[in-house]
Amino acid sequence: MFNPFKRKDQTQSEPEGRVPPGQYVTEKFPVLHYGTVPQYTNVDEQWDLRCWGELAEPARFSFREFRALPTVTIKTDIHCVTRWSKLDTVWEGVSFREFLRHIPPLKPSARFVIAHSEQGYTANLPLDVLLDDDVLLAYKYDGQELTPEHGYPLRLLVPKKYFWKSAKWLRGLEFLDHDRLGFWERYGYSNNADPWREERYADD
Ligand SMILES: Nc1nc2c(c(=O)[nH]1)N[C@H]1C(S)=C(S)[C@@H](COP(=O)(O)O)O[C@H]1N2
Ligand SMILES: [Mo]
Repeated sequence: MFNPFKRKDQTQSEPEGRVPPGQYVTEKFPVLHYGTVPQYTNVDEQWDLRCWGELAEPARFSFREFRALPTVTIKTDIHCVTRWSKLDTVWEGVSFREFLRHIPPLKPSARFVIAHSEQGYTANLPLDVLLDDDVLLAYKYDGQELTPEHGYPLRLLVPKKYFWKSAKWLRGLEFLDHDRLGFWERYGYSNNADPWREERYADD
């Protein structure tokens, strides 16, 4: 099918099968978000990560506590709905699945998760999507601490979904027994957000 967004010169530099439909590869690392960049001068005092909802009891991690959890490093591709993709990005953090071992047990009713960020930004995901090996609570990019504009001190990373689901400046994880739309999802973006099926908008 003719795709007006795919330019010929970009097609040639794209490794086959790595770039979802309607996306182009960039070497840059664009910064994209709604609102302003939160500035932390002392994360030990100004930041924590809270979990609540469908789990045995709520949990809270200070920065120090979170950084004591076991980490992994992964290399993956990321895809923004504004059509840039970046290949072979390297992230370090705590895998979501590992994180679940360090919080009180989820209730069997827990099926959906809302990532809560600074300034009210939210992103919703089914729990089973977050259980993939490549889903991280990430705090390093390319071997370095996340920069403020890319989500310091912690962001979600869900490479298999459009990048708006990868909430920066993460502060909370809410476990739910039903789905509830996040920030962009409420504005008409796709709830499923699979770049390979080009699910950009709710009616795609
Ligand atoms: N808290 C928060 N996280 C966010 C956003 C946002 O507006 N606020 N934007 C999302 C979107 S649309 C994209 S493409 C990525 C961009 O991440 P980057 O700036 O590190 O490239 O962050 C996502 N996470
Ligand atoms: Mo995005």
